[in-house]
Amino acid sequence: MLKQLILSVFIILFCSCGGTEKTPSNKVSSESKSDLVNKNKPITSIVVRGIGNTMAEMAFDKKEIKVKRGTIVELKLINEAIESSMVHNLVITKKGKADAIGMDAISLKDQNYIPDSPDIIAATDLAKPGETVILNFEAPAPGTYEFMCTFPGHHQKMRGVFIVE
Ligand SMILES: [Cu+2]
Repeated sequence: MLKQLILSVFIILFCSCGGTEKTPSNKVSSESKSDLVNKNKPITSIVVRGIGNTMAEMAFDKKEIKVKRGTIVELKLINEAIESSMVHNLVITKKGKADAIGMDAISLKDQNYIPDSPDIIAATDLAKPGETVILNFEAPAPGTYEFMCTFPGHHQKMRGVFIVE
């Protein structure tokens, strides 16, 4: 009985030590990222900037994004605009679906302009001017996809090709 008690205390102490070592204080990852990283997949880091301050100038600084199959994509969207109307996101869709998703999105302010659609692979939050948003997701099957901003009026100008190789 006493031995069991001592053993229990030992196990509790041992476990709490181990737990402390596994969570260093400098860890800044979000919980969802940790979950993905725990799958031990390599990470593809992508940075895309939203540039321009008018409907005529606005653009993504990339027309093409390439990622490796079987990786976790860490997508960082940096909105470099200063004009308040320049709110952006980055939505990845199946090939040929960007126009339809972009049109559906226009009226969906309550959903941050993200339609409920199986044709959407991944979507960031909205980034206001000066903001950066980060999204982690598993690379979909190898192939060609599209990406765009679904903020109303932006999808035809702010778009490109997302390729999984
Ligand atoms: Cu936009």
